[in-house]
Amino acid sequence: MKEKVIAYIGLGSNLSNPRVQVSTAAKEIAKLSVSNAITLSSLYLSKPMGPQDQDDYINAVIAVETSLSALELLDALQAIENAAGRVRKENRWGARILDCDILLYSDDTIENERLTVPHYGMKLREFVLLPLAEIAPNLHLPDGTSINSLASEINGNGIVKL
Ligand code: A4P
Ligand code: MG
Repeated sequence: MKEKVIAYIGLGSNLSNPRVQVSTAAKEIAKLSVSNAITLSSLYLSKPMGPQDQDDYINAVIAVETSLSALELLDALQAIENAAGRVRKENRWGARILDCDILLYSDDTIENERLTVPHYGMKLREFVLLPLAEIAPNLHLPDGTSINSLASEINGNGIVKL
């Protein structure tokens, strides 16, 4: 039997009906779960981080219990992004149909060519911390930092819980 772990995944979209993109991705991610179930946060409407000449984002966070390795999970998430029609462009932080980032994978710290976990930006992003604290208020990062305290201290930057 493979080990089961809990992974937290951040979803973001600001193109091609973002709410539908995020909901569809959630259904696909449930298929990666050992129980076919996920915990999905509320959807959040957030101001774009990065270039401002793009639409607001819909963001959410999902918890999934999976027996995939972290790299297998990344492959599966990239397949879901590609199936949604994601086109990878050069412009950093530009508009996208669907972004699925692995925020946390069990209590692991991972640093390799393809994967940095915890996600490098998560401590600074209200659109990650607020939905994550909603579904996992008692969670801590591998370095011991409390998600709840990060979420309560971050500038909300106009984010709206839908
Ligand atoms: N990669 C490394 N670590 C990870 C990880 N933990 N999870 C690698 C997922 N992927 C990881 O990703 C590029 C490469 O990162 C992957 O091939 C993988 O091997 P990508 O999805 O192709 O590129 P990206 O997402 O455009 O890059 P980046 O810099 O990660 O984008 P960000 O930082 O995710 O920012 N504003 C709002 N309000 N809400 C948003 O969701 N998102 C972005 C994207 C910009 N502004 C936003 C939002
Ligand atoms: Mg990404």
